[in-house]
Amino acid sequence: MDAKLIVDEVRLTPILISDPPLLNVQGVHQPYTPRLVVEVITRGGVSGLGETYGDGVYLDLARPLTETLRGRSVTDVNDLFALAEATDPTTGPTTDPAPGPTTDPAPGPGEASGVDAGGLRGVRTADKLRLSVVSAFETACLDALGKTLGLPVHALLGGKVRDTVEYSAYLFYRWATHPATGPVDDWGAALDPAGIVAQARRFDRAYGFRSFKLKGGVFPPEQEIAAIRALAEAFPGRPLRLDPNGAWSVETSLAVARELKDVLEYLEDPASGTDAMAEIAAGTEVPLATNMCVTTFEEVPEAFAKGAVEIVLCDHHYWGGLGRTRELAALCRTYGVGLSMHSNTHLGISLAAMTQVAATLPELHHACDTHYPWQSEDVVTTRPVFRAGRLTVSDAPGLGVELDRAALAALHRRWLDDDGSLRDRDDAAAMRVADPEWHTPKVPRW
Ligand code: GKR
Ligand code: MG
Repeated sequence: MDAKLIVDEVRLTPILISDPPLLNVQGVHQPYTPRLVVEVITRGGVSGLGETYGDGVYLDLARPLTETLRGRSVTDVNDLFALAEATDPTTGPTTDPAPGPTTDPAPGPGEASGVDAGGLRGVRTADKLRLSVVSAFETACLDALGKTLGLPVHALLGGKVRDTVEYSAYLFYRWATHPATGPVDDWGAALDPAGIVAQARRFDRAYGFRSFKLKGGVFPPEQEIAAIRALAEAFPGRPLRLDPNGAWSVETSLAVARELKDVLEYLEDPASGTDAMAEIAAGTEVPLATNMCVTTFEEVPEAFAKGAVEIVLCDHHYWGGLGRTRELAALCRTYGVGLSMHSNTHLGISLAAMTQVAATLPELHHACDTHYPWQSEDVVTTRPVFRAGRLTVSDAPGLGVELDRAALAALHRRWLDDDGSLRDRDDAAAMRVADPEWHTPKVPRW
């Protein structure tokens, strides 16, 4: 093995990034969201970058994995899964490598139901947490490998099939300011159809996005139907999506689908659970998409057999990296299920990884989600620029981004200075700052 490719050092930097008061079914985004930056430094002196969720549960898994990576090659990304399992302090080494359901770790803050509090990605399991950590290590290894070989990450994944990747505008109901910390941006409030249309117009002007996704599950469905109708009127013929994160019953979902069938590109996770989704799918022509009922390979057979979803939103963080995202795409292709891409709060390292893998997926026929325009801070030296709603796929070595060390240090300082209350994302707790009576609503809420 080429000595230049051997991992010499792995650095983990937890950070807190500024986030606007975006509303969802759980509550509201905290003023700061935790992320983790992973740097893999090779003996050749090359540094590879990865980014993932930064809550304590992820850090607890990342730290022991860091130790085992030293001395291995950045080419050995397939090994990361077994290494992560063997070093997982919540499950420990296992003698049975067969895939299967794993025990949930103890619920974190705001997770009485066992549902992921910050991710809104179905039930939280030890496997999902581990894969989200592996994804950042895999990306960092591929970035280091690409930089060493002078090749973009997409070349390491088999090559790009497009030169630009399309993204959609991610519309949120939101307040103008966080109740405790004040304004973070000049977007103002959006709490009704007019506010949502104004937000969409700004996304259209500033970034040229063609598709619009509205995060729903915040207001009663009639109000969210009105917002989608207002968008359809303001932007005739443009792809529109609505995602209440599983907040509705089957009946409500079918009623919403009936109301909006002429304007929706897809309805995302209208209800919670594969059976509910299958029942809705059987009763509507509107395609159903998900990043909640199909989030692991184990969930695929049942959901596909029941026809519960027409489109799966891939996310390299969930699925264990860029290679596994391509495996998911192959499965979707095999079963005639469409592919889109999910996003949560993220920075430029994740955006670069999303763009590199999206460039290699021929069957990606929907614009990808991204939270990125909501992020005013970053740890990369150059912010990517959306033109006509698209990002150009970088052909520079690796992911094509460089770390801004001063920015990283400042955001890490914020994490160090935090009293611990914001280090685990908890949208319900953030909501209680404004409404002390708030509890994550039981679903179906409507
Ligand atoms: O950030 O509020 C949010 C989103 O609701 C996010 O948590 C979800 O994971 O965007 C996501 C989704 O599509 O469900
Ligand atoms: Mg979703």
